[in-house]
Amino acid sequence: MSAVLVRVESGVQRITLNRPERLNAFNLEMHAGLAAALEEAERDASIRALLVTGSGRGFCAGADLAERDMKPGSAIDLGESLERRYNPLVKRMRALPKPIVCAVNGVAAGAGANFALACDLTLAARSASFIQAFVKIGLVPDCGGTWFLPRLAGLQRAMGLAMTGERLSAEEAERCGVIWKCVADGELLPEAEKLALALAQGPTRTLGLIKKAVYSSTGNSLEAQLDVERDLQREVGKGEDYREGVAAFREKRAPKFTGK
Ligand code: LHQ
Repeated sequence: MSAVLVRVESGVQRITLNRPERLNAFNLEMHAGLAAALEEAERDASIRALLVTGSGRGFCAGADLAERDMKPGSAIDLGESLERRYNPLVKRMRALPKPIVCAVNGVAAGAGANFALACDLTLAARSASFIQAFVKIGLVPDCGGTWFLPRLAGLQRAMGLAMTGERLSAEEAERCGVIWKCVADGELLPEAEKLALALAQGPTRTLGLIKKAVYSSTGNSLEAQLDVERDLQREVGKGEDYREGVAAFREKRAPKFTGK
């Protein structure tokens, strides 16, 4: 079985992490599968939203610790692994001008937790949880964790989660703004699918620019961000979806966005 399952339906590319016996821990094959899926999403205009989830009882337990060579004297360069695989993955997800919904179906630990936070809208099942497990094996959070957590949850909570490796429940993650929504276990996939489908039928170009605007705000002053909004609004204001949106409003009907 492939480490990553990919299927496209109704404009939604569904990516399922598929190493359930290892709680979907990342290995080389999984990285290759994710890179291929993102490449397809970048290239294929018929894909207008992505949905990421995990198979089995876990979402993703981070880097595969079983496959690592820990023999004394072995030259391990974890930085290289980040440079070659994890960092490009996160950068690519953030740069993709299409929404990425994440359905966290179970435990998300280490790089698995931060991979979930690298998505644009993260939903989690009530029984799911997030663990910055790195410290327990003597590592610092990676995969964007030290950037996402302070911004989502504040410095103190980010520090506490990173330094203790304490488990954050899905309910608490929703309460403190780390994720979009916590839903009943049985509702996770239906809710995530509904959201991804609605986004896939949305004004795709605009959604891509909303993503760009919101993420660029984190490094901008209000003045600079107002300029970003002016420029992006100028661009979408010339688009077909804006015309369709206004026409649909006036005609009291649902808009039919083409994504252009
Ligand atoms: C696993 C794993 C796993 C392999 C569970 N690997 N098998 C690091 C270095 C380099 C560059 C890039 O970045 C990173 C980033 C990182 O992600 S470092 C952090 C790596 N992840 C962890 O430290 C988490 C390790 N896992 C756990 O702490 C637990 O498994 C959690 C809390 C996730 C789940 O606990 P349980 O629900 O009690 O499940 P379990 O521990 O029994 O795991 C089930 C199976 O999955 C088990 O295999 P087995 O054959 O005994 O049934 C585990 O060995 C395997 N597994 N995580 N990361």
